[in-house]
Amino acid sequence: MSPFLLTRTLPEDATDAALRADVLRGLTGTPKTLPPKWFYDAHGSDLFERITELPEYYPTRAEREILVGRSAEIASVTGARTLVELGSGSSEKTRHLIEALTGLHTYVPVDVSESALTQAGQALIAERPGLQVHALIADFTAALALPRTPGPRLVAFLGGTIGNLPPVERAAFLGSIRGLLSPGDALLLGTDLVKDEEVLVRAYDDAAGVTAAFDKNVLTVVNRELGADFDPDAFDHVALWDARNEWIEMRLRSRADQTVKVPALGLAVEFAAGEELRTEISAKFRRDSVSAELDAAGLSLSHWWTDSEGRFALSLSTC
Ligand code: AVJ
Repeated sequence: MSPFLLTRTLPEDATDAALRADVLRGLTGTPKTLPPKWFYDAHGSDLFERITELPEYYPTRAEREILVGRSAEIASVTGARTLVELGSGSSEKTRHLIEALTGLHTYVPVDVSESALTQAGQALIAERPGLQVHALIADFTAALALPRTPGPRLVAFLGGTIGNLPPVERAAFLGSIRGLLSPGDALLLGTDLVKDEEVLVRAYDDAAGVTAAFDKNVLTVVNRELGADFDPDAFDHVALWDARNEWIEMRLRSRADQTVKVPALGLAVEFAAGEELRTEISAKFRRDSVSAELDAAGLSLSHWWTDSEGRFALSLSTC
């Protein structure tokens, strides 16, 4: 068998249909919203890579520190022979884990970006002769059919991306991950932690303006894909801490009264001056909230690791 297999579980036109449905719902609702998954076209993915290198954006470095320090322990506790990574992107941080998992038979990266999957997959099989890579082009929030591979299986969902899902969707998502696991399998989950408000807000509103550009990129995506006429300069980037929900919100605030046309949807969308369009929530967690949410999904927390400054956590849970 070829060491690199690529399976598309997402029809070629599914992305377009999903974008239309999300934009229609989000721009006709009150308040207006757009889901964060549409940030990540090629330019948005580049901007996100730059965000991960910003002095203010600590989560990526904190999570890498944990992976560097704990991968050997994760490997010995799980004994994983199959590693499934949801939202794998460039698989950069996962390399530490893959290197430590000496008994690994198959790596299953799951992502919507075919180019990221192919690049990362090819690089890995070159580095690790004998490793099977079976990449899945899929939206990880949808039902996943995993290839038949040897257990134990470790499902990793890193980066704190689970925080982009609102609580009800998060519960459903954890339930679907639970459904992928058999006895002896485990979930490795990355969660950003509640901390000082100023630190959190600065991580989402950096001095160089990279996050502002990332936020506005969603407008460019809607312009290109649906023929809309958003002027990104007619909006200001806003990051705020919602203390009740314990999440960061990113918004785009209209600088003036304006009408935006979205021809592909036959829409004319009115924005009042000061009106805000919500583009992302990024929930922050505590050990107790992670443990309770895992429990509710039929999972049980077995290990909890944080970086040296207690900013970010990796947890391991089993069913
Ligand atoms: C990739 C979803 C984890 O929520 O921190 C970074 C995305 N948004 N800066 C996050 C993001 C603004 C990031 N995740």
